[in-house]
Amino acid sequence: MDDLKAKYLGQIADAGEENALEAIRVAAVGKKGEVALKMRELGKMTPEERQVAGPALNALKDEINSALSAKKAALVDAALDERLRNEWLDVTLPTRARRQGSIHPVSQATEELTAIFAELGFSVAEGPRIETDWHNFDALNIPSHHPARAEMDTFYMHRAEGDNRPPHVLRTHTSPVQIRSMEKQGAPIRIICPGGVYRADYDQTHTPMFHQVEGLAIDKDISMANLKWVLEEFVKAFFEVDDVELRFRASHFPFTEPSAEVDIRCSWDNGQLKIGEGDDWMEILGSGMVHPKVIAAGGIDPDVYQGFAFGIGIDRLAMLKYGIPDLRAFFDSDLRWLRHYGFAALDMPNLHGGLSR
Ligand code: 2NL
Repeated sequence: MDDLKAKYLGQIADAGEENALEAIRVAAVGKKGEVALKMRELGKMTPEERQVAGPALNALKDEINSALSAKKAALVDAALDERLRNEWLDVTLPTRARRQGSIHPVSQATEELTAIFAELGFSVAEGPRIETDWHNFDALNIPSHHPARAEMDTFYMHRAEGDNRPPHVLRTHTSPVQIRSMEKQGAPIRIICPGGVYRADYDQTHTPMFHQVEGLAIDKDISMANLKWVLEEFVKAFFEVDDVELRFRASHFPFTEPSAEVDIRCSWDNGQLKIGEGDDWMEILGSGMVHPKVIAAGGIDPDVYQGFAFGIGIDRLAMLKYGIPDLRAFFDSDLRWLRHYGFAALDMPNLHGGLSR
């Protein structure tokens, strides 16, 4: 029995792979293995011999089995270590210059407008896409039963029974980022919040995820005149025209008072859009003076501070600027489309070099 033990424990220790281990198991403790054969001999023994040999054989079998499973675990660990050693990838390495990839028009437009607003003194703020309903709605003066909640086609996060965390939603606009920034930074503040937002809506002109940039400027002496100038500077720089005319139309949002929708003068001649000239008007954004309740929700004193805010759809801006006809193609990941409408990866938009070349 000592010979058997030495033989199999030695073989197990030497085994280099799982298949070899299985062969050893069959030969040693399988149904017709050596230990089983020895057990059959128990019948021929005297009761006294059997009383010694039986438990010893069982102990041998147990010992071989646990050596087998320990070795198997060690082999699995070693295999995983080997994979981890071989399958790593340095994602910080530069891409190859073969220009296989391209910058998506939404990313390009975001980079361009970020460069413009940076020049105007706005920094970029980001926040989570899964938001509390308080940051997404209540803080923006949209209480629980406000019709604007129903109109937003909100995606609600599933909550298990008994989960008493606050309800969460996929943000329907980037405004909650501005609430969080006010909470964190206080006043004065000058930020833009670009990013993806979600609404349960899908047709020719709507996708369930789209992109928005909102701007917020709060200080002690901010007026609608500042809003108008900032928006004019932005539109001129973004569409790369020397002059634009903006038209402010009275409107309503729960989070601004007064509120205005902004149109730009344009012309559509045989399907060709020209911005800054012509007899047509095109709506491009919503804006207004931040509602005092919203300033207070951000932890800022509305008796001392006031400010303006605006919201623009980035996807539509990109369609207008780059002449892309179909919104839904934005999110199809069709490589031919991406190659056609995409931008070179290393052309960083900036105002002195020209935004897009
Ligand atoms: C639209 C309307 C708008 C805002 C967004 C905002 C954010 C805060 C406070 C007040 Cl934190 N307002 N954002 C204001 C007016 C309009 O977007 O139609 N966008 C395409």
